[in-house]
Amino acid sequence: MKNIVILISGGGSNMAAIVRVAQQQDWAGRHGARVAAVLSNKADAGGLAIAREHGIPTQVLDHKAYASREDFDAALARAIDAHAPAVVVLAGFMRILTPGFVQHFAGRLVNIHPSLLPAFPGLHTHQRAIDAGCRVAGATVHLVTAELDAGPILAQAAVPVLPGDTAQTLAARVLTQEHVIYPRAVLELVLQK
Ligand code: NHR
Ligand code: GAR
Repeated sequence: MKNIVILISGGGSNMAAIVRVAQQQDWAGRHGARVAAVLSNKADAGGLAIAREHGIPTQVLDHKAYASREDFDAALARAIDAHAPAVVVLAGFMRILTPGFVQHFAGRLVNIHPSLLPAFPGLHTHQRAIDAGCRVAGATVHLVTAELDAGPILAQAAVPVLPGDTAQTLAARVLTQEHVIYPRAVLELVLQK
């Protein structure tokens, strides 16, 4: 089996989209691929309950319980390695990862970022796109490198910014497109492994 490990910090709708598409498209039967585990740095991440409903093993590693980013990332890497994953998916995972961690998973670590990179790396992307007067916004799937939100682009989707948009309404429009492109991009990467 080609194992996929997904890291979340919050609602987990992108994780849920990947799990749903994997089931609908029978990734296990057709591609020998499955979501093997969902890990969160937050015990109250809503996505954990969704994963458990699907019978997917979950684990919480609270970053606040570790003395340094290096310590947290070392523990996280060990927990991930227990599943020998072909691909590791960041899905709304909100902790910046150390160069050592990124190096360990180089080429099989993927993120979805809610902007049209290279525009608006980092946080608060939707408000920044509105403030800049952008007429289009979107999301980017990219390989993770040590430099934040700067790795090779695998997929993008664009949506319009509409008059009267708030960060919330724009985020919701972008998120629906994330759910379309992320499962597809993850499968493509898995098929290369
Ligand atoms: N790590 C590396 N090395 N490279 C990337 O490209 C990464 C990464 C870790 C996460 C996701 C990213 C996004 O898509 C991501 C890409 C968190 C922050 C952040 O500032 C920035 C970008 C992303 C994720 N996090 C704060 C921190 O101190 C914490 C913020 C919080 O807890 O709310 O880690 O946007
Ligand atoms: C998504 O919009 C994702 O692109 C973004 O957070 C949301 C998570 O939603 N990621 C980041 O901002 C990473 N810093 P989800 O938990 O419902 O998938």
